[in-house]
Formats: sequence, structure tokens, C-alpha cells
Amino acid sequence: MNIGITVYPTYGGSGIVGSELGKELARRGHTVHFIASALPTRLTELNERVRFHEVEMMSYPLFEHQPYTLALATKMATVAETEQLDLLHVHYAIPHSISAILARESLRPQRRLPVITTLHGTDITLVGADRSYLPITRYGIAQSDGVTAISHYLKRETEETFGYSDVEVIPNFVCGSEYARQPRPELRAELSPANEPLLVHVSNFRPVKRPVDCVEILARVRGRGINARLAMVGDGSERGRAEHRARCLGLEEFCTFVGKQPRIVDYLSVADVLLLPSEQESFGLAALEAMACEVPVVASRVGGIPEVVTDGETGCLSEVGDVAKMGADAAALCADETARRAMGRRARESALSRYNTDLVIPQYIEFYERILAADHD
Ligand code: GMT
Repeated sequence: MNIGITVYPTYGGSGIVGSELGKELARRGHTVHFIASALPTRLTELNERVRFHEVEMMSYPLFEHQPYTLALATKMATVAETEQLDLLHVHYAIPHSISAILARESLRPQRRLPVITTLHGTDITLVGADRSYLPITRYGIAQSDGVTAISHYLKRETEETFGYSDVEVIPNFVCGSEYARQPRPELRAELSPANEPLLVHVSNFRPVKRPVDCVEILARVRGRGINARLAMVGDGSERGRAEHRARCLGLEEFCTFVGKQPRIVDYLSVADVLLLPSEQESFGLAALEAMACEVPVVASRVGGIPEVVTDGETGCLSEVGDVAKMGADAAALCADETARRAMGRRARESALSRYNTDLVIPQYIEFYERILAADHD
């Protein structure tokens, strides 16, 4: 197949999933055309089967804001014609599904161009549910030829928020050979110089991720007499607040903020516990990647996380904001290496038996084939 994929190229779960999906489809013989405003973060290598088409923005004095949605639609239609695309697969509903629908409609007299929208979470739970965006998001979903969601939770949310139920659940996935615990003694020594227990948080530091809670959790762990450290991986609007809280609690020397990193697997390989205290999380890709690296997860019992992390088996779940309980759970894991390693092994087994690329990528391919085979007017 010739597949057009659109993602936000910035640091975010939907961009990662869309990029990794494209690479996996190319490995299976398909040609993937990324259509985006910039090269997506994880798309490090382009080749004959993984191509990139940049959306060009025209600046004109009359435009107070450049109309990205229209520029994207134009690019989608052009690429669909020149590259003979079979379908467009967009990740994140706003505005990508609207652009794709415009592209499809503009080409309708000449060719069929099915649009598949994958919902990732905040496009529904935050942005799409905002009253001002709700009608257009509902339209984008209802007008797509196929809709997928990354968890059963998100499918339910889509039904509740938009009254739309024809949604296929295709979860996030992880490559078991890429995401496996690898010895990284230098990095471990840098983040934990005396081999202290190491807590790791990975996110885009948006308010919804509650990164400040990670600092609070570290304080609770250390308050129990455990000399733990914390590595904060990523960047975003809440980073300053988290750093400030670490200073206020006198913990700055035990917290390392490493910013955005290209190889998350290295940080997961040296982690003892992953912290994911999110306010909302429709799946929790960071949790899945940590589990594949044998890292138990201490997380909020929210959204799709309970589908991924089994409380007491592969991690520990708590109510959002309950940093006392999360601190106690993390401390218990830090203190008992045998139990922690056993939980880590179960986490990898659970992650790969359900979310390995070889299980999930064929679900996307079958979905594409079903949409292409469907009757159309
Ligand atoms: O909040 C993020 O991490 C970014 C966001 C996105 O759409 O870019 O991530 C969402 O998609 C990920 C990949 O499908 C999911 O694993 C995350 O759970 C989800 N984030 C939220 O729901 C907050």
C-alpha cells in the first residue's frame, strides 16, 4: 500500500506512535509518505519507503495567522495525486482529520482517498471536549472513513463525548528488541553516582503529566530513609515548576533534569522505577516502554493506564495526586530488589505478550484493508 501519514512532529505520544507505525509499515513492504510541518522527532531515517513531504506555509500580510489546516489539506491532496496514495492516516483529530477530509473532498471527482483518524487522548479528552472545538472534532470523527482509538477507555470517552461508537481499538505498541534493558553503566553512574535507587519520569512536561508530583514522590521516598534519586527526562511548560519545587524541598542535588533525549531506552535501562502520576492518560506509552525494559511503573489509576499496568503485578496504581501512596509504593520497590526485579520481569512479559509490534502492526494493516474494501459511493 501507499500510505500517507500525518502527525504532530513535536515531542508527544501521538507523533511517536505515528512515526513508529510508518517505520514498521515500511519494514513490511509498504511505502509511507509522512506529510507534516517538520520531520517528526523519531523519524531519523528516510529512504525509498519512508518519505517526507513538508507542509509549506505561505505568509501573506492579510493572514493574521497562517492557515495551517488549509496548507496541510493542500499538501495532502497534492501528495495523494503525485504519489498515488491509497489512503490518509492521521494521528490526533485536530486539525488533521479536518485537513484530510478537505483533501479527500477536493479529489473526489478524480479519485477515492479514504481517511483514517487515530484518536490519541487529549485530542478528545481536553481539546476535542472544549466547547469551541467540540462540533468540528465530532465532524472530523464522523466524516472519517475509519476511526481507531488507542485504548478501550478512549473508545468509551469518544462514545460519551461525541456519541460516536464505530471505533476500532488498536493499542500503542512496543518493539521488544529495541526496548529491552541494556547495560548503560556510565549513564547509571551519572544519574546515581553511589548506585542509589533511581526513579525516572519521561514526558513532555505538560500540566496533564503532573511532573511536580514526581518531586513530591521523591521527597516521600527519601522521607522513608531511602537515599533515592530522580531523573526527569523531557521538557515542557511544567519543567520550571518542578525544578522550583525540588529547590524548595532541598532536593535539587538528588534530581537531574536532562531535558529532551533522543534515546529514551537508555534512561529506561538504568531506571529502577518509572513514575507516571498523570492527571489523564489514555494509554501511557511511557509506561509500556518502561515495562518492556523491565521497569515497574508507579502511576495514577486513570484513563487507559489500568489496561496497561496491572496493580500489584506489573506496577502500582494510586488515585491522581496521592503522592503519599505513590511515594510509599516507590519506596517499597526501591527497598526490595528481589521483588522489584520480579515485577520488572512480569512487566516485560505482560507488555510483549499484548503490545509487541508483531501483534499490533498487523491490526492496522487489516484495518486499512477493511476500509479500502468497504463499499463507497
Ligand atoms: O500527552 C502526551 O503524552 C501526548 C499525547 C499525544 O497525543 O501526543 O499522548 C497521548 O497519546 C499517546 C500515544 O498514543 C498515549 O500513550 C498517551 O497516553 C496520550 N496522552 C494522554 O492521554 C495525556
